Amino acid sequence: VAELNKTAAVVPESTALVPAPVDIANKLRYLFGRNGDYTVADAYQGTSWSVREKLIDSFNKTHEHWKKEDPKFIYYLSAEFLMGRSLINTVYNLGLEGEYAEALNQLGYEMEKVADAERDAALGNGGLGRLAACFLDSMATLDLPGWGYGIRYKYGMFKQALRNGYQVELPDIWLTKGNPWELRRDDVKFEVGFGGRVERRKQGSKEITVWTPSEKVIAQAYDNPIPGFNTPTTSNLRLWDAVPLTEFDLSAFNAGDYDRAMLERERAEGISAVLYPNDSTPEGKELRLKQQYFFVCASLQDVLSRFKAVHGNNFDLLPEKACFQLNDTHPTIAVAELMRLLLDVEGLDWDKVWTITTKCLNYTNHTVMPEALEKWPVKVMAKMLPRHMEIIEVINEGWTKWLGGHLKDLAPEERAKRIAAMSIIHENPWNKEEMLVNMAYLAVVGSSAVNGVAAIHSNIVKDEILNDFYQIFPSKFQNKTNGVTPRRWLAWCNPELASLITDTLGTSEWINDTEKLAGLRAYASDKAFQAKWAAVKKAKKAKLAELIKKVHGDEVNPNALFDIQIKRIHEYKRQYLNVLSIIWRYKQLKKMSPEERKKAVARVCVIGGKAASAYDMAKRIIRLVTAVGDVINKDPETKDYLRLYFLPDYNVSLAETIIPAAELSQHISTAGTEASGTSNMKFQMNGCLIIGTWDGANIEIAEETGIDNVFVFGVRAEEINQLRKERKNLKTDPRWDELMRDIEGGMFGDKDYFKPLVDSVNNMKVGNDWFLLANDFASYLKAQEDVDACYKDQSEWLRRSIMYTAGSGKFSSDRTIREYAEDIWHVTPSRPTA
Ligand code: F58
Repeated sequence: VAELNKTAAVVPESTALVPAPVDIANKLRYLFGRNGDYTVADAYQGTSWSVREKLIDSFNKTHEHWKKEDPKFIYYLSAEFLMGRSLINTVYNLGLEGEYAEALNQLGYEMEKVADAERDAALGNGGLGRLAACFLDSMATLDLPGWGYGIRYKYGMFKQALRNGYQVELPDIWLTKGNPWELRRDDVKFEVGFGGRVERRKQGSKEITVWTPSEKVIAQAYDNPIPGFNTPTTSNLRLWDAVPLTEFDLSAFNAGDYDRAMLERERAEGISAVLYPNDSTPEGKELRLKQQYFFVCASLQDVLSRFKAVHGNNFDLLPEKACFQLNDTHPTIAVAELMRLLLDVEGLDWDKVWTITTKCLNYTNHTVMPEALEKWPVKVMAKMLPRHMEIIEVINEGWTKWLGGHLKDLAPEERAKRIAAMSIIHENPWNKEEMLVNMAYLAVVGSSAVNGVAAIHSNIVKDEILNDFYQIFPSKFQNKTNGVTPRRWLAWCNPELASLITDTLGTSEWINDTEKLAGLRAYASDKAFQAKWAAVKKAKKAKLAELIKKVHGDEVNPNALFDIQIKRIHEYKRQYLNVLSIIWRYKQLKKMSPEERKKAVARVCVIGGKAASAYDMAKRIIRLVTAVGDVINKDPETKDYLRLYFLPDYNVSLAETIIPAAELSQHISTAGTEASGTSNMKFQMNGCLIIGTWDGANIEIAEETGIDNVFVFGVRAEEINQLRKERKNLKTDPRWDELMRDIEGGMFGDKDYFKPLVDSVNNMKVGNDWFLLANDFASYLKAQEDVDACYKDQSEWLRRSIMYTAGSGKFSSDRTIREYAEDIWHVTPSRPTA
């Protein structure tokens, strides 16, 4: 060891002294065998492998520092991390943008174009996964000792293409060209078992439990360094890849059984092969549970092994050194796994282990939809994770017994009812034969804190979804309103606006302290400032117009209002309502004289988002968007005034182009259905006005921006239940009826294909308009008229736009993370010296 340390001390610090252009050329020469004549893709490779070394220097220093200080760590357990691209973010967060932009210039490239050659790391579906990525950025920026833990999916979120206007899904092959942003840790791997049997054995006077899995795989660690901004801290996202225990079964191969020789590899690799492309509703497939257990088991073993290296078996100290945030219920098996590791592997006793476990874990809920709460059949769990199933049964026995005592004052029947309703293991209401493990209940019982992701949502969690639990543990329940990183979502994706803000405020400190953006309010009505503000928006709109041209081949009017709705396609998000209002607008334009049309506000409407592959209705909505676009965009009478484009393959990097260009964005979910939304915050930061319902974080955004500056419409969450009961009595708006007839009558072709869509919002038919589109239709159209009127007054529009950015301070994920750190994690900053 002494010898090794000596050598370490003389190793020079990476490439610090090699000028960047030389370093880039060196990387291309020695890693890729290229000598001059680089393509843009080469330039990306050379640059990122060069930047990687600076990142790793910073990462190692942070690691050393935290190892020495031994602070309490937060581990963010998440099945999804939607990271997007890394080059720009890394270069800017590390403060290397000048150096690398200059280097690339010398080599004849432009940073922006080079950065465009990177593929997104799309290891997530949508909001939940992107939130995890923003949180990592903020944790590092705030110097909070913390790591993310997840799965290194070989195939991330599918690529979406359009074929004749219909969605087709293509595999996301993102790793083939190597990944400069990860570091394989060949010394960090753990065994993960599945299936098999559980036995009691005598060990001296003690009875021990031994689980012998029938299947084992290795979890191989890959570290993804996460640079903080304006700090020497670089933290870590550790992702696990599943590999077979034995590289290759040679004996089977030699015996001529080639298939068997390959089988183990396939089975193992299958675990981390693909991200389930479902949002909102979980996929009840066994492989999904396997994925969940796989990454939780490896992560907990990893944390415990580091803990033991420092603190030995003093596990009472664990809650002071480690806490875990469960990002939704996907990692909830951690409750049983931490119990198992401490009970069976470390030999501690139940009560102690239960205390430690519940002190270490916390749970975030991200959804209000009851069908989205994960439940696993007891049968499936008992077969795949027999020991965990036992542990969950014991937890549930203890829990229901405790509940019985706690509710002793209730009448016996009422008490029994309440206990049954809160039991972690319960009957499947749709199939009495089947018993289910309710993962949300397990998470609540096994955690110290439970939080929702926006004020309204946390109230719905307390008052509806988990009300029984709230009544018993009121102090467990908290709100942590989501946030987004102002680095990626304002400073780096909109550098033009960022410099204007910095010049105006006289400081760039707002990038770390977004409350400072409030200083812009003083300029909101200043005509000269408005003109500069407008010029930035115009430049960003031109970029988006270029993209539309590239994808659809059409030129769009750069002076039109750019109206955007980008998010996963879902009935509750109501893209359909948006399309209906676009059709209505089209029909109005058609009726106007050419003179009248000239007075109308021109709009370019953009819709983007993926439909889960099995979500039939969502796919029909996409087709409706493209079909309506096909008609509108070609109509010579109206095409100067209205366009509708579906932008395929919406992902993080596309969002980085679209959001800065948006003037109006739509967040129009049925009140009470969108837990928070986070793109609303990104649009707000970029000075984009919002048309939205009184839902999720829209409410808090409106409060911060000034409610009069937001186009709010629709019924309130409190009214929903009643309205749903009464929806058969709803007298629909005549304009609504007309639009239904148009679609049904084939105005956009594909009559039969659109029929189920029409039916789904017919209050007398199958779909029954569960998401109340018809109820909100008239007030939505009214809000759209208000949008037009406001846009005609450009000075008022710009004033509002500035007020949005000025009011966005609250929605930095730095604020969110500070709240988690103070109220839930009790983790404090620890910064390495530069
Ligand atoms: C989202 N949930 C919420 N789930 O819908 C959104 O309102 C919120 O802003 C965001 O979380 C962050 O809190 C979400 O994205 C999923 O994608 C899950 C993926 C796995 C299956 C179940 C849904």
